[in-house]
Amino acid sequence: MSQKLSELIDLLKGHRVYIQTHNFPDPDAIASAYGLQVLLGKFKIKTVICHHGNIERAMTANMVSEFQIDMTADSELKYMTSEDYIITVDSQKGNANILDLIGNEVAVIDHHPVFCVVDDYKYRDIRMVGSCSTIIADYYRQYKIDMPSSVATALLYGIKCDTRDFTRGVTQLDVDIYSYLFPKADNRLIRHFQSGEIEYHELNAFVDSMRNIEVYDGVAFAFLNFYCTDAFIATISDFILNVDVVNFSVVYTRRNDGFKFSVRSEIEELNAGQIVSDALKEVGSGGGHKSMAGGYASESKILDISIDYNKVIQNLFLNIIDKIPHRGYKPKEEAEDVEVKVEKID
Ligand SMILES: [Mn+2]
Repeated sequence: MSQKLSELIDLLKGHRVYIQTHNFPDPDAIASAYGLQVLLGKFKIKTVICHHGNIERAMTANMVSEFQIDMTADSELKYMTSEDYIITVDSQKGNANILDLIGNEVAVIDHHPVFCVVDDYKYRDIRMVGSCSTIIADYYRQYKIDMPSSVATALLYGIKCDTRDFTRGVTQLDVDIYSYLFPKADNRLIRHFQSGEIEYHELNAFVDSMRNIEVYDGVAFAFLNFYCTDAFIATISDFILNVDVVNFSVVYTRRNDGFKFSVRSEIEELNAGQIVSDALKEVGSGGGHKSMAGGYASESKILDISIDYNKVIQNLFLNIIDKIPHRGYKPKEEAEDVEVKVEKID
């Protein structure tokens, strides 16, 4: 752990404190904020959880209502001043996925790689683990703080979502925390939250977009030709990665003035965060983890009257991916005349 919990407590004392998640918060972000709020409450530090953007998914909304987590949208924040302190969870200030509020971002607790270097935090705990919920749970475990079942359930659900049931970006700490949370959590509730991943009204659009998937050497592209939330794009990207011939997926949709991307990788050598960042650097921006990432491209840079924009997007990604040696990769020139070796078995 980079800094001690007592340093965070000392820092916050006497201030009005906000816990801010990334925009359109997902279960990991909300569970982290909730777990931290309860934890700080035990040290008599009151906090307000705030966020920008709706809580989009039924499964996330179910968790919020089940535990009556008090989330305040930025538009409802009446009293925040520049004197107030903000702790960002599951995100870092300066990133495109978190709105810059007037308060002072003094602390960060996150599990994303540092892409923008903003270095004036007074408290930082950034660890490359599977979820932010893991880090919050680790505070309870390390300092032997009593954890209510609601917090354990929320945090365990956060870990399961971000690691896609312990198959993505998992570290030893995530596994240790799982066994710490398991006896405290209500696993029946977690099953209930998990069962709402795809909403009924999305089914038609979902089926349509599945018909238009294009796959090139394991890299799948799918354009969602209807309005959908950021969380839905991510769900589809996860889903497409489950197809046997796909090991890297790029899913995108139109926004007002551009395209929104969700990217997933199951190949070690293909770092999703780095690839999105490189592919979109001339047309927008992007970044994230090795296995999950996102990005945005502005419409004016993508739309070309002579070429289908799907092709423009595919080329942006394939030009980067083709240069990276990876599983199943053949250098272009040599690919044709590789000798077929027949192993002799004695
Ligand atoms: Mn997360």
